[in-house]
Amino acid sequence: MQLPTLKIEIEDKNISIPIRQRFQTIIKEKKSNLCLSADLTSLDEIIELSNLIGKNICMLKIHCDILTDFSMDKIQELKDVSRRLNFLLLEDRKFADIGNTVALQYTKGLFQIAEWADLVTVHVLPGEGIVQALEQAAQTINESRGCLLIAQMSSKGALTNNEDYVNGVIKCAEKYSDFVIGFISQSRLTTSDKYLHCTPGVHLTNTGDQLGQQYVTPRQAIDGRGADIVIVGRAILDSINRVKTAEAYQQECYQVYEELHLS
Ligand code: BMP
Repeated sequence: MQLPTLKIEIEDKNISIPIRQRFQTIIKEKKSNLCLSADLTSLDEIIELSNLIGKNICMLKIHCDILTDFSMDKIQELKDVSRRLNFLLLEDRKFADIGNTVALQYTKGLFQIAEWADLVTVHVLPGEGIVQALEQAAQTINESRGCLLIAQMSSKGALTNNEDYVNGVIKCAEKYSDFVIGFISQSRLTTSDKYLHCTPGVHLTNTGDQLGQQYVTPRQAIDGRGADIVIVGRAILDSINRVKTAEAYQQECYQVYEELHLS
């Protein structure tokens, strides 16, 4: 007699929760609105670091195209760490092409970004078709996915920082509000708390670098510029003790956030 085949479904408890809700829960549960920008060229090093700092962050941002040792096995390992230590993975791909091309860049090639990145960053420069294409492509994945629209940049002379452009970005977010969960921004763009405002260009001691990056402090980013999430890279990566520095940024960022939003 032939036995019926048993269909075993391995449930990831996170799969069914919409990404927006998951993000908000992580921030509150972990008391962290800190995103580490892990701009390192070794995925092994990122995995090692995220094992140490994962408890302090709500999100880890990477640039997969700077990695010299990328493989799907390793990125799966990073994804496992992110699930275990409860933070989101953001691929800062800054998509900026026509819909058909970005759908391929998102799902195919060496990186297969849609397979592992909870969130991606997107320029709206080519028009809203870019977001439509990514949202459609994300529907082929068995987990909740989302994106952050780049509304304003931290770098000196950024052409994104004019009112018409930003208004276009906000309109696009409203049209695709299931998939767009927030912005990369330098100011508060909407009163709706549906959108998480994520602000890079943050450093407690430096005011900029030699290549146009401009920094503000966590307090200026959150209080002055309306950030929900603070994105910090070299301030942590270049410090003598990355773990201690990440803890200090987590505390400072969440304290200011709590004063403003939760008191
Ligand atoms: P750092 O804190 O080391 O300056 O790094 C900032 C990170 O945020 C970089 O990965 C950069 O690509 C990203 N970023 C930024 O600095 N400004 C922006 O406007 C948008 C970004 O994604």
